[in-house]
Amino acid sequence: MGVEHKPTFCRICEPLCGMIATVEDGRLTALRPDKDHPLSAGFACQKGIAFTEVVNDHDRVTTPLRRRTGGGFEPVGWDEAMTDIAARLGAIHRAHGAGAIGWYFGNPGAFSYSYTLSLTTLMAGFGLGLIGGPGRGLHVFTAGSQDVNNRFVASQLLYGSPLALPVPDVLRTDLLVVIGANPVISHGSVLTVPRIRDRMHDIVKRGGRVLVIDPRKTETAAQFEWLGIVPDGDAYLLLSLLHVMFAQNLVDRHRLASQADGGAWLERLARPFSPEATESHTGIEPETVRSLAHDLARTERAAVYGRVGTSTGENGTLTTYLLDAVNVVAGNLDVPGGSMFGRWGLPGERWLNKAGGAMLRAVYSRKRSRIGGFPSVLGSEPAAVMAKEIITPGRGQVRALFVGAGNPVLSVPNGDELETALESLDLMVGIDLYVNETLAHCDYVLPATSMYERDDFPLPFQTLQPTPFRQATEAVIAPVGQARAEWEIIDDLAARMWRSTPGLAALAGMRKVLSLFGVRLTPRVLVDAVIRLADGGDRFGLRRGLSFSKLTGRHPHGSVLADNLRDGVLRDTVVYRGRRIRLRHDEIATEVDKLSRRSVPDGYPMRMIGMREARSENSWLHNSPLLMRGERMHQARIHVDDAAAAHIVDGDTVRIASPHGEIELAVVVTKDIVPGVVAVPHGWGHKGTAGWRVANDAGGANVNRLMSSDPSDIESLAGMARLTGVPVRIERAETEVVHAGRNPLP
Ligand SMILES: Nc1nc2c(c(=O)[nH]1)N[C@H]1C(S)=C(S)[C@@H](COP(=O)(O)OP(=O)(O)OC[C@H]3O[C@@H](n4cnc5c(=O)[nH]c(N)nc54)[C@H](O)[C@@H]3O)O[C@H]1N2
Ligand SMILES: Nc1nc2c(c(=O)[nH]1)N[C@H]1C(S)=C(S)[C@@H](COP(=O)(O)OP(=O)(O)OC[C@H]3O[C@@H](n4cnc5c(=O)[nH]c(N)nc54)[C@H](O)[C@@H]3O)O[C@H]1N2
Ligand code: SF4
Ligand SMILES: [Mo]
Repeated sequence: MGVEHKPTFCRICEPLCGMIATVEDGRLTALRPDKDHPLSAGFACQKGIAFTEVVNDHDRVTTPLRRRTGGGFEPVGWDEAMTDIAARLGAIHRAHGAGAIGWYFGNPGAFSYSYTLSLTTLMAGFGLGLIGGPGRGLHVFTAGSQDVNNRFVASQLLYGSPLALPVPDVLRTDLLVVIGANPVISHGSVLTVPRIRDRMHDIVKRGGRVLVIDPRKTETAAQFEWLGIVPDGDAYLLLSLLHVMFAQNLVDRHRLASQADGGAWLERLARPFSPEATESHTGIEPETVRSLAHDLARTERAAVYGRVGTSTGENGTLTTYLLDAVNVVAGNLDVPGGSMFGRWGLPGERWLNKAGGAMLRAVYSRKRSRIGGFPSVLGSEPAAVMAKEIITPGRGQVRALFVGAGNPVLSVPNGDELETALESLDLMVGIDLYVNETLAHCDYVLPATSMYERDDFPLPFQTLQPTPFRQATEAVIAPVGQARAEWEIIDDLAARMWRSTPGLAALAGMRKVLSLFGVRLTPRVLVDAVIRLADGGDRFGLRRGLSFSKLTGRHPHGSVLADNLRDGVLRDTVVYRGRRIRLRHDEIATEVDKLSRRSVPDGYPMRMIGMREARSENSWLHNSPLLMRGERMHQARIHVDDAAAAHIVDGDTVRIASPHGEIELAVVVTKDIVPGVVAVPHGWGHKGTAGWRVANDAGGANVNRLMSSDPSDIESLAGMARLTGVPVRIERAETEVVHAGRNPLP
């Protein structure tokens, strides 16, 4: 075999940087950035490069594991594990229906087309339970309710389809306003731009501006312009921007009316929100708001872009709706350098979008969660109610739970409640690289292939690229140990269960028919068809172009389809009749109404926000020695003035308490944060007992113990967990936090 250098790409986060994998005798020994990748061009971050340590980690799960009665896990064969899982799942299904089965789909799942497609098929097979009221269909929970589901719902309201997602044209804009995102650290999200930091510096180099609106002077803000804001003040700011644009006649009303219905309604909605009226909620001076409104309307190429910070407050759907509203009212939607829509270029795309949009809108309005009555976003319900779905008796009580590529004990509000609930399940199965904090509660843990052990095509990110681009990869190494791809596990499960499940039986029948023609219906066949039919595809030989295997064979570094996105596609993107955006929605008016009813419990004067770190990826890269070097610690950040008032000094241990829980951790005192705000990274506080030893030794606390899983605290339109702007109190703790595994000084 010898040494090979295989082009592939990283799938930890959204730029999907090109990588060269060094494979020696079948083993992955190194990863380095691919300088021949047309877009990432020799860039990869520390996480991407350290990933060899994950692939070869001694703590990795490489055989199926079964929980032992006395505690801990023991290795078990695949067939034995799957036979028992299918038998127990079948019994639960027969006795209680599909509503007794739940699946949590974690963030890395979105980076695997085969897992995404096979889970969708399984959902269809078990049925979503649209008829007959709550508690009938399979429960699907995802990381999206802590991340992006509000974006989908805002798009559904505005454009008629949750999948119409505008992205800022970073490559051509002259004014990029980044609200609640930190691309220098996150590398961009719901936006695939390799080397995004360089691309933002290009904006400044060509005479433009990048303005970051954030409660913390983040790593991005430090390199560009920073405007501090009170946490969760964004809806007020955006309403004020609209107010100014309308009041000062900065709006091209003719153009607005050609793109959208409801402009006059929006104008009335924004009328009470003058910059003077919102100043106390944003901490931003009225003159600053006015000049920003002018700049957005007068700069020919300008875009407003928001991400996690604008999604996880009290009104994430409203805030995201308003971000887009500002773009459209300022004349910045669907134009070069503005906020633009990517397309697949599929034959009949508009029809597909229309049909898909109508179906997803119907699912949204018809499927309600049993707990809290939340609408279903892309078929999923809020993960924050998962614990209550498990412990609350009745039809639809979750008794069997699968967790594939997620760690909700650390990533979802109230991990303690969830841990208790998980212990009461009749069956719990995890599919992962590690026995993480959540999977420690499983009956079975099944070993997943890592991204370098599977073929891939980044399906959900294709339309989020300002530079339309395609890349696919084959697996660069064989599965480590006995690991299997998620889709194979799902396939195996479905094959064992189709006799008792009519939906799965229909699928099995379809497969059988196809196999008569020599076609094995796999996710690869589906994604290959998409590549071939879409822009740049070979249309099954009707023209020269791409297919999955041509991409991997002839274009291993990827293929740029066009330099830029096409503008003027709005009428094809909006699926509503009339092809115009709908601005007017009662749901939005209700959310605006709620702004005036916001309340804060007594005794919690500070506001907590999140922060991402360059060498973490949510909860799951803390076992890599390379990424944890230098005695990395979990630390909170507070402003010098707040520290002084509370007699806290840099390095102290502080206790942070919310009405829902408290944690202790070390503190960094800084001027680079708005006073009254405390920033705490999530994904720490490891204790996966059978699992990742380096992570467990790193100490830290689970910040989501402070978050509420009470349905009344969950955002109503998209079921978003409230993870930012959370009221807290902070005080010096007497005890000192030590690294669990590192000896304190004597
Ligand atoms: N290194 C690294 N990269 C990552 C990840 C990681 O964990 N580490 N995670 C990946 C994932 S899953 C995602 S979803 C993306 C997220 O990508 P981003 O959204 O770009 O990343 P965040 O750091 O969450 O940025 C949110 C910003 O919002 C600010 N903020 C908080 N509350 C408010 C508010 O009320 N208003 C405003 N205006 N700002 C606020 C925070 O200070 C923070 O700077 O990053 C991805 N990339
Ligand atoms: N307080 C607070 N909480 C947050 C956030 C925040 O900003 N603040 N951000 C939220 C966001 S944006 C997100 S996306 C969520 C993430 O929440 P989750 O998706 O629940 O958690 P992760 O920490 O990403 O855990 C991913 C798991 O997948 C495993 N894994 C990695 N690759 C693979 C693979 O290829 N296959 C399989 N089967 N498993 C794999 C990892 O080992 C790890 O155990 O956290 C959310 N929680
Ligand atoms: S930025 Fe994201 S995609 Fe690029 S190398 Fe780092 S982790 Fe991988
Ligand atoms: Mo995320």
